[in-house]
Amino acid sequence: MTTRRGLFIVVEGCDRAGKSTQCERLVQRMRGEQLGTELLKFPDRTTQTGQMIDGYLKQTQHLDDHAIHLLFSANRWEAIDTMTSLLNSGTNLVVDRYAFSGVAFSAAKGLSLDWCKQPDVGLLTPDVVLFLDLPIEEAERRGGFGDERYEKRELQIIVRQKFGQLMESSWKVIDASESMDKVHEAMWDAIQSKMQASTLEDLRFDLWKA
Ligand code: NYM
Ligand code: MG
Repeated sequence: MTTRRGLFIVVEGCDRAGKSTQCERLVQRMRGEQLGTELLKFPDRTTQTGQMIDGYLKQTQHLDDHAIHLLFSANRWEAIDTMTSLLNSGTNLVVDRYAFSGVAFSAAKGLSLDWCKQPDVGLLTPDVVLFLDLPIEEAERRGGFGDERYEKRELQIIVRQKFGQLMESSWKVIDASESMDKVHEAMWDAIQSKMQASTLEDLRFDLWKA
């Protein structure tokens, strides 16, 4: 008997939607069910590209919009071997942001959606995308945005619209204005059918190949 490959779950949304907290909770629950699971996050600020991205986000470094876009994409590509081997060895991955954030944030600054997609074409396609949706007013009620670049009301409104343009019918949209428990249960429910499937198709490296 061969081990079933891991499930590749992506969690997306605007800033303040509660992604990081919910990702951790999801991972704990999966581990509690004896499902080997790892949490990854993009940008991964620990690598060399990640350190440049971190400087850009903290506004200590200026970069051209195209250049930073490509760095975010490179930051994903450099993780692809690790992700592939984890999944193939049966480990589930919960990934906090992915290429959808990459496109939504850069396109919100005015770059074309189509141009923004290109560097991530051929990246590993997730099995499930959970979109934590939060109205901007609710994000502000929750203490507002932080000090990093992009954490501004005007930009976040456009980012949310860009996510709307990227959204596919397979995405599970979760109302992130609900309580933490309800959001967690909704995420848990949304992954059940894939988690219980006895077989999964082979990994697909066909993101946006259409
Ligand atoms: N972000 C994240 C991008 O602009 N492009 C990307 O490809 C990714 C993965 O980085 N405001 C933005 C979205 C966030 C910021 O993410 C940092 P986080 O999850 O807050 O560390
Ligand atoms: Mg943030």
